[in-house]
Amino acid sequence: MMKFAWDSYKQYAFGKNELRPLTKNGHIGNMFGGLRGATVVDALDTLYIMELEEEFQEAKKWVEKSFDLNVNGEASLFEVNIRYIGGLLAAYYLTGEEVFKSKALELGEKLLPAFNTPTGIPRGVINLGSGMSWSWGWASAGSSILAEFGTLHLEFLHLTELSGNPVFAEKVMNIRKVLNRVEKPQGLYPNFLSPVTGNWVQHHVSIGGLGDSFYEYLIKSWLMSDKKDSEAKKMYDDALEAIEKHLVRRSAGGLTYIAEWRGGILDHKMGHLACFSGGMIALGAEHASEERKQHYMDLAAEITNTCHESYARSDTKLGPEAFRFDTGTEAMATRLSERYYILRPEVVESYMYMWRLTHDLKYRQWGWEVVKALEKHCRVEAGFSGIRDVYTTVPTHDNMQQSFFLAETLKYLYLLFCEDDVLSLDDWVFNTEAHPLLAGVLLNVF
Ligand code: DMJ
Repeated sequence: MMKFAWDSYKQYAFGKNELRPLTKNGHIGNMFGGLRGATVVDALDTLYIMELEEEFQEAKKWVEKSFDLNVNGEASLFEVNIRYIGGLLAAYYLTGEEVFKSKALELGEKLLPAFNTPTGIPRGVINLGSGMSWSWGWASAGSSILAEFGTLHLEFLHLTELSGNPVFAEKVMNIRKVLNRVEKPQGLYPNFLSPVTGNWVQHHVSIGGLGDSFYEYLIKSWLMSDKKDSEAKKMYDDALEAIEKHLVRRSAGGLTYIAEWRGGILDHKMGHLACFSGGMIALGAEHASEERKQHYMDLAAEITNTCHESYARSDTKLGPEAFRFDTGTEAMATRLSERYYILRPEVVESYMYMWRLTHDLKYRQWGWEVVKALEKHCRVEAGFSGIRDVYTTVPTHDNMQQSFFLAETLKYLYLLFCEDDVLSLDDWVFNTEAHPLLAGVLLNVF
């Protein structure tokens, strides 16, 4: 599958950001500020670990010869960080090739002006040429997004480690300071924060979109630091406790889910994005106190099971973008606009962690169901495509092979069927785009 996805991208869209597999051309989009080759950089480490040697060399050559960082355009700070910086750092740690390290550091420098705000909380959008930055037009009152400014920590500590320049670590440690200072309603972290005042702008809390990877980076920061960053561990433990108390619910049919919270009112909906949390909670459970360990493993297994149900209850055996628990039907999308599947990884990500941490064979069986469904419904003549409705077996394709399909979905599926020592969880921490970063090497930082 990886070879087919890569070969198709190479044939029709090489150097563009994504492949459009129906029209057989490339897509550039407006997320990466003029940067190109998102699929190349996102795919590097997956090609490498799958021992697709020739394909890896093609990708590496593109980075050496054609990856131009002198661009002018509006980029998402978050997306550039998780896909490009994360992808380059992982490629560097896996291969030791200097080109990946130097590109990561050069790009990291270009992101720094986004932090020039009164609080040091970065804005979401940055022009990589001029350094001008601003907030997303859709984010209320010029706010910055928790999942965006809260998902820089791992990569930025590695940039400091590799460059010897403390500035990257200082920027993300300051974000943490602002978050620790601000009062948290019921111990929860709302999704929108003003980079000017450092206060919350709205009380919407979600472990899915807009919040998700902030929580992931707390527990992973602690693991990455060789368990020295106890502040991150405490923030994670406290946040999870508040989430469990205020957001985790059980449906009438016995499914555990994580709702969204709007100023105290629960929206009984779970996004596909929130399904990464089964894996995260299992990873955290490994390191919880003896009496909490089993409790969190059970919670992780229940959430993963609910996410599996969202797949199992569809006609394609792929899950919708969001599913609800408030209308009699459970774990199914109830709105037309939430029925699509864009090759997202979060459900197989949780299968991979659950498999590695429990060795319960059902996770491999569930992963295999996904492989079969992807082959049946998403494979087209020139690559893999998302589908617009998981509840029909004559799906309409969305004509997009997302770069995270190669970075994450296929990598997690591969790891689910590998021996545990391939990218062992003891040695590697995956960034939120599934790029493995070496743990325990942050000697300049800690
Ligand atoms: C990826 O880019 C990352 O996993 C991110 O954290 C959330 N969304 C996509 C995939 O769904």
